[in-house]
Amino acid sequence: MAHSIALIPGDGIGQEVIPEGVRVIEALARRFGFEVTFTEYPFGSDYYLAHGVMIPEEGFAHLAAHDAIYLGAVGDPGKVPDHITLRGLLIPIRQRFDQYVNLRPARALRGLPTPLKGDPPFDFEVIRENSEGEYAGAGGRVRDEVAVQTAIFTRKGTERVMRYAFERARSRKGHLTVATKSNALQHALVFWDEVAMEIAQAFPDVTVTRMHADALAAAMIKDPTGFDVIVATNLLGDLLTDLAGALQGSLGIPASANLNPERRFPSMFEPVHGSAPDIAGQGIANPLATFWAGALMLEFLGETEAAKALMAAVEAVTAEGQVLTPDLGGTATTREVTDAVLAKLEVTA
Ligand code: GGG
Repeated sequence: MAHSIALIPGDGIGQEVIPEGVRVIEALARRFGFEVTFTEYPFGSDYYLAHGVMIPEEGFAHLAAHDAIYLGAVGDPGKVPDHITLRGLLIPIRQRFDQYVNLRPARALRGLPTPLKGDPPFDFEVIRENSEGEYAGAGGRVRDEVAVQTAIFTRKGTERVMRYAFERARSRKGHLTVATKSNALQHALVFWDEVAMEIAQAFPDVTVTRMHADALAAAMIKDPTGFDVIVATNLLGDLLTDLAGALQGSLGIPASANLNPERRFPSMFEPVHGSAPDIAGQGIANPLATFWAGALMLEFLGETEAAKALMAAVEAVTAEGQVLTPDLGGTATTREVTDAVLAKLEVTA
């Protein structure tokens, strides 16, 4: 198979981790016998400063011609306010390409200490609604004194993400936790809960628990092994997955797949972390989240064996604990971690 990948390294450490992801995927292509081509796009904060937009209108047509998008990070608050970068690039790509599922795995990788007593071996996934909810963009400012931001929940948008989450739970351990806050948000999240229970009728083999997101966050810290699949609204899912990332030992670990399950548009794969301006340019960013995102991309593109090999190599490196970046307590550089992963893949790049 031949795969055409659009690269958007973006800002800050995105510029450092995406080239390492490319090295690893090119090595996997050689080993597993598939073809891959990469086309890099300059969209990000510097592009905004030069052109006044994060991505030009024709940029979407360019991206649409690829099989997938591999994105690093967006945000350079010293140059451009964060709401312009996120609203100008990441969210429009998710919405225009109908990437309504944001799949974020949370798993304790072998050898990595977690902040939790006994380092429990958790393994769950968060399915975050990725196209509407609190990120819908509805609202406005009236003079300087009133600001309104309205969350939008449509039946179509809620049903389809619930269905995906139930199917995902069915393919795993068969348990779905519906993150909610319907005690306080009596319109939108009561609707969210109702749709969840309607869709549940079609999945009698999946057990369902509804949990308010505050209690869910506490439960995730007390015993994350109790979760299988969690489905959450756009904003709640973003918050819960940063928490899950911290439980994994560092935000340098978790990855994120923005999926258009029907494959009418390219899906986008990215590390959960942002641009980390505090360490950008030092060559010490953790590339493991980008590799994990690469594994999710390869799996989505049908390169299942390559995806498995990549995650096995990542875990072989974390299990040894010798070559880790400073966020995980090590002294290795980004490039040294890549070299260690490539060595585990027994390939040279
Ligand atoms: N890796 C992409 C990135 O820069 N994410 C930063 C961020 O703020 N993400 C918010 C979101 O995923 O909604």
